[in-house]
Amino acid sequence: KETLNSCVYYKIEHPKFAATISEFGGQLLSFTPKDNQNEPQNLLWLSESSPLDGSKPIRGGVPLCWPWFGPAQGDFVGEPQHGYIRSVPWSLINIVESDTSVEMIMQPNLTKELSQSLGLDVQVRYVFADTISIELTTTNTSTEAKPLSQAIHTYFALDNVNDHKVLGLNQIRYLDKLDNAAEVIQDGDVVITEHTDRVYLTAQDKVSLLNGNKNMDILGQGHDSIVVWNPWQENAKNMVDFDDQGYTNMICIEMANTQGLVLQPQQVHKLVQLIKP
Ligand code: TA6
Repeated sequence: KETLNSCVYYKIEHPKFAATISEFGGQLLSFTPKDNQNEPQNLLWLSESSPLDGSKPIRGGVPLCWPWFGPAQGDFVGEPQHGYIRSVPWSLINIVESDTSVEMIMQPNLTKELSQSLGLDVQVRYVFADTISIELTTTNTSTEAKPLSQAIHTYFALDNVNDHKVLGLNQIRYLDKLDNAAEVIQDGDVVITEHTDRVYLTAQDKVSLLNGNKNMDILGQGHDSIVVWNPWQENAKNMVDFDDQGYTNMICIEMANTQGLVLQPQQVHKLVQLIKP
């Protein structure tokens, strides 16, 4: 556990990988496989101009969006986009290390009042090995049904945005958030060449990301949609925490619940993203 300019990190140095998790947001910031052949490279993208001091959500790694995805609505209107938990400190509940993996369980330090009013509890479980497993588990602790939207908002690193493809979404319907959520059918592989913000309406368990000639399988469970986002040049420039050329080295591929999930009293829902480089 280290503190660097007022930000607390967990740094994991394992024979097979290195990982950095910020206490703020309970957010995975870097995961670097050590396969000694190639130059160690962070599989995740992290903006160089993002504040890490807790003043605002960290731009990059894997922000956790909960208990809503996107702009706050209904009772929550006026609250931050993508919910509370990426903007609060988290506590480490448990860590288990072995010669093949490290498992961490963390939970956000929400106030009692907020937890009570939400009627929902949440924990994240990371399992790091030669893969990255991220599990966001929500429990409805109340006596009423509770709506929930959420996303594991992963920023994948690209060597060059001009040489990537997302495979596995051909013929899948998506909502184009840049065109009033118009419904569109994906034609072929997904290749980002401009500002892209799409919610693919699928619970399929796998897509693949081709980063140059490197294939990465991205598996999911408990999701009802897969979000694909790249702000492209103009939008990246307009976000002070997004370094200007950052858009050429990232793509967000997110397992999400965006289609009206409702948890019954005492129900537990697990949203999983498993990254297999
Ligand atoms: O994941 C796509 C998205 O919902 C986009 O609409 C964009 O807002 C992005 O998230 C980043 O949101 P943020 O609040 O982190 O700037």
